[in-house]
Amino acid sequence: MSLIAKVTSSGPQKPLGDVLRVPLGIDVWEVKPDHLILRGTEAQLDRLSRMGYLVEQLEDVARHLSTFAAEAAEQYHSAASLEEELRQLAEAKPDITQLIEMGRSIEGRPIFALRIGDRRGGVPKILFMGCHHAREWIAVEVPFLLAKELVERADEAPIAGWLTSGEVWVAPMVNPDGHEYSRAQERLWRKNRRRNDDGSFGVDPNRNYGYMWGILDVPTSSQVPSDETYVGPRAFSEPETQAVRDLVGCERFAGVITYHSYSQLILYPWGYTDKPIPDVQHREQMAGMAQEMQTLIQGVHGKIYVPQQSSALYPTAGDTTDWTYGTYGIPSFTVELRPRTFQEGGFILPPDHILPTWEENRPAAFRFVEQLLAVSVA
Ligand code: 0X9
Ligand code: ZN
Repeated sequence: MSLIAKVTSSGPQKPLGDVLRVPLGIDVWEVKPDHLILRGTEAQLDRLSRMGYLVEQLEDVARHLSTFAAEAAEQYHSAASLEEELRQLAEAKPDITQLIEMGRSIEGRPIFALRIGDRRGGVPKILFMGCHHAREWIAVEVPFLLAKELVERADEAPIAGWLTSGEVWVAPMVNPDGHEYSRAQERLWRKNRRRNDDGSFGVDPNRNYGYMWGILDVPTSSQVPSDETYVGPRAFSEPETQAVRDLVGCERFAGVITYHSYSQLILYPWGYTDKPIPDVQHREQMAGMAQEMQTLIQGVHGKIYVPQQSSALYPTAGDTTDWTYGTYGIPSFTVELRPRTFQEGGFILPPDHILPTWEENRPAAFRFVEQLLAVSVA
């Protein structure tokens, strides 16, 4: 049985950061300066206690999940309902949309991107993605609602102008197999559904990209197949990340935002090292954009999304934005959506937060589009 626990330091000799270096196979949910929230077995948590950390059991997983009403699932998209609604959007405005199958998952599910914009060719393009991680259901809804709004209000300013001068691509569910598994079998499933050589399941799609892939072996970016952050046997070993690689390689986007949950953060590269990106102009541009996004988000419902370098959360090698920035030099952000804490639900975000989470992210997403189209056109 797995448990959710809060871990704090017992003193200066036991820095909290060291917990993230112990190869225990724990699932790291939340990293704050004064505590961690982890999911682990009793044995794993006992081991941390014996190492001298203060471990407070918050809830067992079954109890945590019982707070999740079954009807809530209906208010989030399944792979099938997403496909249907993307098709409807594409059919409603065939002149400015195209539904593209970027690739297929391990279990053969199509991975879709909706291209939105006048078909002009040679214009700048921006990519929004969602749901690399199966259990992060809100990370499907925000990019989907972005696509819906762009299509439905395509004739209104300022959207009409953007769709003339550029294209917005939206891929709301990069990991459909994992997502379906999270809906039907195991709500807290994170990875894809690859069967690994040791018989365990799943590669973490957000560790499988080909920039600095596999250079770390830590609990937050692991070489152990059964771990939640397993990097996979080689870079781009997974059809889900291959689909993104091929789309990005082909379309040459001017910028990328990938949505995750939870913690309310705006993360920019690097994730693989604490060193800042060496190009000062890029660094200032991304830090400035993240700061502006924070202000825009906070202005809607008062929620604070903290901007920071990805590695300040925890180190990862092979994540999406290290690859898009490292390979293409384009502004790249990971936005960790609501809620802020485990106490507020963690991955189990009540469906009445879907709309406000989209509403608060709308001006930041719009600003990203506006800025990048302006920069690229100039
Ligand atoms: O671990 C991840 O892939 C992301 N967090 S999540 O809780 N959604 O799983 C964060 C990725 C950003 N990169 C780094 N923190 N290095
Ligand atoms: Zn995630």
